[in-house]
Amino acid sequence: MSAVSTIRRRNKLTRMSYKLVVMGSSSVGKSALTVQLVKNCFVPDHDPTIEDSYRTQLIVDGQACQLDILDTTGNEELLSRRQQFMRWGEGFLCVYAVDDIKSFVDVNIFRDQLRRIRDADRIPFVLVANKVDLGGGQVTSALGQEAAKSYKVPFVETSAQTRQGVEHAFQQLVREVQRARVEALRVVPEPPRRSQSCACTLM
Ligand SMILES: Nc1nc2c(ncn2[C@@H]2O[C@H](COP(=O)(O)OP(=O)(O)OP(=O)(O)O)[C@@H](O)[C@H]2O)c(=O)[nH]1
Ligand SMILES: [Mg+2]
Repeated sequence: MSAVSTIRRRNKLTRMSYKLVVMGSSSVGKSALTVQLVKNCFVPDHDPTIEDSYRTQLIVDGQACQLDILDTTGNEELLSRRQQFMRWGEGFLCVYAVDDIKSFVDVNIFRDQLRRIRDADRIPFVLVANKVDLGGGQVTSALGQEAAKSYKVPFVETSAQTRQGVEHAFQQLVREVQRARVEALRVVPEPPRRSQSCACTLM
């Protein structure tokens, strides 16, 4: 493949739409984050989600990207839905709330389940610590950073209430998906090239 066609193919891949999943325990602010990104407002009430989908545009590194976002349930009893969205998504925003230590512990469960279902180690994933506007929660910033480092994923602190970090979290996830797409291109085997020294056969 020539350098130009590789660049063209790479540009096409990074311009396509992105299937992103917002997941995490109940009440961590998955819907509030999604609605803040898409509609620019904060939802103060907790209305447990079964599943909601949104389509929006986001500028990432100067490029307009179309995001198809699935806001998922935190209800532990809806396990079969979890499996479905884990198969559907390309990138995963895994959210915990800084005032809820259990939601932080649950991140491990979501990650393990995702890796099992996708049968892969490297899946586009961003760890999000939400509700930082509440200040000094149960889960310190250092704990979140440590977890993200051990997973080798980006870490973003957000507040769906003040909009702090909200766009950044989704932009980071788009970048992770773009990186994975480029990686996937690299592992596509090149077609076998005929050696010039044996272009013809002497009879
Ligand atoms: N202070 C503060 N409250 C937040 C923030 N994000 C969400 N909340 C509140 O936390 C509650 C739960 O938020 P949701 O967005 O409904 O939580 P969820 O994760 O979607 O919950 P499920 O759909 O049940 O899984 C709501 O009352 C929100 O207003 C935040 O960043 N700061
Ligand atoms: Mg919700």
